[in-house]
Amino acid sequence: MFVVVVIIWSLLWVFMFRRESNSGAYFAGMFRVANVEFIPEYRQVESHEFASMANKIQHVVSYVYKQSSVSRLYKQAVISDLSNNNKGGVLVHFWMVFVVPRLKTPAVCEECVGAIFRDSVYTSLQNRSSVGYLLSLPVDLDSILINAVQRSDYTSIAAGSQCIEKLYANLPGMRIPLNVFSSWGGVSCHVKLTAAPGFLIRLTVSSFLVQPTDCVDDGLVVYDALLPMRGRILLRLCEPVTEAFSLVSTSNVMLLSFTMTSGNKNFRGDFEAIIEELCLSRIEIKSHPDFTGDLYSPFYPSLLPPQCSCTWTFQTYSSALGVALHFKNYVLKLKDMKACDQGWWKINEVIYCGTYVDHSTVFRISNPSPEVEFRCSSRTSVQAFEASYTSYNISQPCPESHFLCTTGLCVDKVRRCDGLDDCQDESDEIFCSRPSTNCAGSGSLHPLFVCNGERDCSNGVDEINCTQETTCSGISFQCSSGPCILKKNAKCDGVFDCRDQSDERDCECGDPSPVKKEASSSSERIVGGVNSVEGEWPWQVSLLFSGSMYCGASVLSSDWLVSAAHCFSKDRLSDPRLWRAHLGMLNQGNAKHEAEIQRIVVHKYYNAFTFDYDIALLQLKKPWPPTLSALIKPVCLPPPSHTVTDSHLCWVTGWGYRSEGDKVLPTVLLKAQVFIQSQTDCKKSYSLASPRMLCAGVPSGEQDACRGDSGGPLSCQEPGGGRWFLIGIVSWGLGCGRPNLPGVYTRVSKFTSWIYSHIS
Ligand code: 4AZ
Repeated sequence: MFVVVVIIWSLLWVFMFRRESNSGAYFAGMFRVANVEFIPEYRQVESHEFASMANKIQHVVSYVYKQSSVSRLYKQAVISDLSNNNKGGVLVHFWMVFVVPRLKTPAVCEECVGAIFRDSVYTSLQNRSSVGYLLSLPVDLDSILINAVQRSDYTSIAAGSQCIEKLYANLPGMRIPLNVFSSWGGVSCHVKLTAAPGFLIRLTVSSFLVQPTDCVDDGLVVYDALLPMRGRILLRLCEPVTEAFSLVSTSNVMLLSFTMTSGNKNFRGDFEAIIEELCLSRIEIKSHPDFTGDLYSPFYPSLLPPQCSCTWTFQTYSSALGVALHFKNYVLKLKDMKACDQGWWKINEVIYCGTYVDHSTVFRISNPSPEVEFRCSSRTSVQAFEASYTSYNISQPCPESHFLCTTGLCVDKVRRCDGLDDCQDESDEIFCSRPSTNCAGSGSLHPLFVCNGERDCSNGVDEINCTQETTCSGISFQCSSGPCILKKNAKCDGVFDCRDQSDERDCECGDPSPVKKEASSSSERIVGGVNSVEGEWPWQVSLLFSGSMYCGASVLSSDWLVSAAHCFSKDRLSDPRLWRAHLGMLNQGNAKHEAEIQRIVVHKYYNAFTFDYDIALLQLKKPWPPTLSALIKPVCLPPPSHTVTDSHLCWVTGWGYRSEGDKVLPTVLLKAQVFIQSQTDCKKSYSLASPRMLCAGVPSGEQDACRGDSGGPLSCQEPGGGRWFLIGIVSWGLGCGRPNLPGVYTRVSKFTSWIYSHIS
C-alpha cells in the first residue's frame, strides 16, 4: 500500500507540480535575410513557397539556440511572416518560446536571447559587410531585433488566432479603407499592413469609438513592426477619437492590435503607401522686413515617426540679419546630460533638444546663413510641429522699447511687471519690485491691488466697480456667458457678481464640516504639522498602489479626483487596475469609501525630468455614494484669475513622512500651515520653477510636505471664512523641511480649463 501511494505521489509530482512549475518566456523578433529575392507567394502563409522558406529559417533559428547556453530551455521558433523590405531581401518576423523552470532564476533575459542570435551572426560575418551566414542563410546583423512579449500577445496572434487580417498597399496614393468593429471576431484583433518596398505607411484614424479605460478593456496599439514588439510601439490609443489624425511608420510594415470588448465599438480610418520625404531645403529670406515663411515637421500634419531627419539651410539678405524661428507650441533648449526625446536639433554645430509646451516661443539664430538640422528622437509617434521663420536684426532682436522674454517673444516694456503674463512664461512678471499702491492717481493702480478683495488703498479706490463688465484679460474673471469682471475671486463667494449669476453656479465645494472644531494641538508632526479632525479635509484622498499608500489626491466631483502626474508615470503605475482611492478617511485603513479607478489621464506635457505639468486626473469606476456626502466633498477649483493674498489661509495635508529621514508613515491625516511665495522668491530657491509651479512653505522650512504627500492638496480658504480652493498639488522639493527650500506645488489655476475639458 505504502509503495503504491509513493509511486502515485511521485507520478503526480512529476506530471502536475513539475509541469506547473515551468512557465513560458515568449519573444518576438525580426531580421533581414539578404541576397534572397522576395516573391509574392511569401505573402501567403499557406503557400508551398512560404512553407519551404519558413522551414529553412526555422531550422536555422533552432540550430542557433540549440547550440547555445539556453539550449535546454529553448522550445520552438515559429516564422509568422515574410515581408519584402526597403533594403532588399526578405524580412523575417518570428516568435520564439522558451520553457523556464519557475523557481530557477535568472530566466531567459531579453538581452541574452538577442545577444545569442547576434553573436552567431557576428562570428559568421564575411568580408566587411553586416551579413553573416548561418547554415548558409545570409542574415543582416544590423537588422536583428528581438523583444520579450507577453504570453497574451503570443496566444492572441501566434497561437491560432481567429482574428488576423493582412492588408496590402501596393500603389502609393491609394487610400485603403480600414474599418474594424467590436463584432469582428473577438476581443483581440490584429491587422497587419504592408506597403510595397521603398514606401512607408500612413495610417489615418478618422474615429475610434471605445470606452475610455486606459486600454484595459478597449484600446488600439499601433506597432512599427508586424509583431507586437514593445520597443516598436508607435501609438497607444486608449481614448475615443472624434477628430481625425494620422501617423507614419518608419518602414513598409505596421501592425494594428485592437482590443474591443462587446458593445458598439468601432474603428474607422484608412491607410496608404507614401514615399519617404526628402526633407532638405534651402530657404532664402527675402529683403522685405516682414517676410515670413512656414516650416513644417516631416509628414506634417501627421504625427512624427521615431525616425526622420530634415536639414534646412537659410540665407538672409544681409549679414546683419539672423534667422528667427517662431514655434506655436514647441521650445528649443540647449541639450544637457539627458537624451532628447521630443526632437534633436543641431544649429550651427550646437545641439538642442525640443520640447512641446502649451505656448509659443521664438528661437533666434544670430547667423545670416545657418544650417538647421532636425532629427526625430522619440520612442513613439509624437505631435507634429509647425514654425514660421523671419529674419531679425542680430544687434537688436526686439524693437526699441520692447523687452525680450525668455520665451524669445518681444513685449512692450510698459507691460513688464504689469501683473499680466505677456511673455507666456511670466518672465516679464518676475524680479519685479513690489508695486507702489499709488492710490491717489486715477487709473494707474497695479492689477495686483485691483479688486483682489482687500482694501489696499485707504480710500478704497482699489475695490470699486469690481463687477462692472470690462475687457477680458488674464486678471479678470470670466462669466459663463462671456463678459468679464475685475473681481478676481468672484467664484463661489456667496455674492452674485456676474449678470448671468454663473459665478455662484456649481458651488457645492470647499465647504468642510469638521466634527470637532479644532484638533487638540498634539505634538504629532507631518513636517511641522498637527493632526486633522474627522471631516476637516473631506476632499483629501489617499491613493494606494498595489495595496500600499503611495500618493494623495483631491475630490473634484462624484467620480473625478485630481493628483500629480508623477504618481503614475512609470509602467505599472499607469495601470488603473492597480490603484485604489480611499475617500472620507482620517486614519489610514479606516476609509469611508474605497473606490476602483477606471481611468488615469496624465497631462500630455508632463515632463518627468522637470516635473512641469505635474497633474493627472483619475476617474472612479463608480461615483461615491451620496450618503457619504458629509465626509466626502469636492474642493473648489480656482478660476485662472484667482489670486491668493496674505489673508488667505493655506494648508497642506497628507499621510506622508514627517521628516526627510522618517521611516514610518503616520496613521492620522496631518495638516501643516504654509504660505505661498511670490514667483520671484520661488525662482530664488529653484531656478527651474516653471509658471505651472508655485512655492509654499515657511522661511524656517519647519512646515512642509514630504514623500507620500505627493498628489495631495494645498488648500486655501478665502478670507473671512469663505470656501476652500485647491491652489496647489504637492509635487516636489529639495528634501523636506529644509530652510529656504519650500515645497513646490502644481499651480492649479493654470489647469482649470484643462480639468473641465476632461471632467465635464
Ligand atoms: C515627494 O517625494 C516630495 N518638501 C513631496 C514634497 C516635497 C518633497 C518631496 C516637498 O513626494
